[in-house]
Amino acid sequence: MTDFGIKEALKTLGVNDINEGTSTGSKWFSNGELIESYSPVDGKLIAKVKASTKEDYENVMTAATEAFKTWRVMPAPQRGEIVRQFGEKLREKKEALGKLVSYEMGKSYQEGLGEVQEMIDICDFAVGLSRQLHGLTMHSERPGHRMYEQYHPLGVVGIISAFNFPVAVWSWNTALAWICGDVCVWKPSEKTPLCGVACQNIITEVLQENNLPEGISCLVNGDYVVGEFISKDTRIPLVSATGSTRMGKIVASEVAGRLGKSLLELGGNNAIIVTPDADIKMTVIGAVFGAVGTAGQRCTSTRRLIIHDSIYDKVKNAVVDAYKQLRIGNPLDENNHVGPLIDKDAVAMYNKALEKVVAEGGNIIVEGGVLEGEGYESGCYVKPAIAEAANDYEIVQHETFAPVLYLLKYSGDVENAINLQNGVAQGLSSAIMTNNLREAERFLSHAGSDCGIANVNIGTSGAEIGGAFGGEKETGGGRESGSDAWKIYMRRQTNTINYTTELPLAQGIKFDL
Ligand code: UN1
Repeated sequence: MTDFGIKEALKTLGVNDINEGTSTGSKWFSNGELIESYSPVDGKLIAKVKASTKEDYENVMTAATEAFKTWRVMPAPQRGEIVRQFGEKLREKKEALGKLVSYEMGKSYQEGLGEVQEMIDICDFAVGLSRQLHGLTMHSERPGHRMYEQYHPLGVVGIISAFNFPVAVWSWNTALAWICGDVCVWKPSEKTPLCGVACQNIITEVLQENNLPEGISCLVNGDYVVGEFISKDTRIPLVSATGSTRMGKIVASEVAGRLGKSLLELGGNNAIIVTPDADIKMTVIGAVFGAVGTAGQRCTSTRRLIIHDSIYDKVKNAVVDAYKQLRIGNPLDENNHVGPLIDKDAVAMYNKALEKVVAEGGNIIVEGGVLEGEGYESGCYVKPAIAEAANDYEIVQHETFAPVLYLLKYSGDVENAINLQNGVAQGLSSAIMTNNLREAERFLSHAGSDCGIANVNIGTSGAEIGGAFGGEKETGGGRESGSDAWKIYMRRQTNTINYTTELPLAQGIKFDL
């Protein structure tokens, strides 16, 4: 049986049977327990990674803090040049890294490549940005005074990322943080530690080739205990965390408790509104990719379809028909659309969601189930399912990280659909399918979607890096990637300069000595 070039990819990426999981740039060392990384694709052990102990973490922090002193004074465009070189290396290793992402995480190879493409894109974006870290100039109210603002590097940025985008989310943070003059300490998900090792190998090559200090990019590995080292560390002014709302609440309160900044990218419960003026063909592609892409494990995955009653049956039948075409299997085989879930715990949650929706009165119209037999030995392959449900079901209110799509019906005005769409605790991504300008604009208006992302005639997933990425409410409020998301990685300083021989006070206050 072909291994789809996995062995070769691991070699290219410098991933061994047993890897150190702690690194300060060029130096690898770890003294913790072994984390075993099993592939959800075939259930096989890929390799082991040593976790980081508290002592390892302290060594990392020493290296990071030291590296920051050099990095922060390097001109931003020169830091951009380093990120440019990193982007070049990613281009060279795109296939290998895309394969590892697919094999360790389970998303399709195409999506693995797409993820690496997001890394390349954010590098390009960051390179341009490295000459555009602009502040404003203000007119002083005092004569002979000048006032302006500068953005300075923050320091060590902690990054805690999730299994579902095991490489891209790191790069959204690091590419920006690096050009901003920060150094990074990354804890990847313990479910995808090899992706972390591979990325760290790539950036280490760049740092070494440029004689740059260790510690600009650091890696630590482990579970929530290592995450806590980061969130509780007063030497880390910003913690960027991606994952569940439950995890985000813990990180947020730990970081807030020491008045640090956090950038949170948490759960979504994303809906597509389908109005009577929707293009049905586009709706089906957007909805099906949104619901089953990455096996429903994107935070932007489509969880709810809110369909107008006048076209409900038509849309339902078209989506159900499309589900019949789906091929589930090894994600490295490009004939398949849907790969496995990350692990058996995820399968259990998927099963529970299907049980729950039935118990709450839902009607399953595309049966789910766990696949068995040849090719499905890992036990992580499930059938994408669809249930007719109501928005107020507890399970519909909840983000299940699996390919379960809920169909909801609305009648009358688009406002009713918007109310349903907004009627959940999360606020990440949303979409409307319509050719009606009035409906589209109402959806985008102040009284429209309450999400961080609102799309017209595009599904909920697959955001480009150029826009700010993130969401409101329980999604956590953070923004990563494009637009002016870079500002969170810097500290703003307001400077007022007096070039006279007088010292007038602001607000006209008199203070004569
Ligand atoms: C995530 O699921 O954590 O919009 C990020 C998308 C991707 C990013 C998703 N560009 O689907």
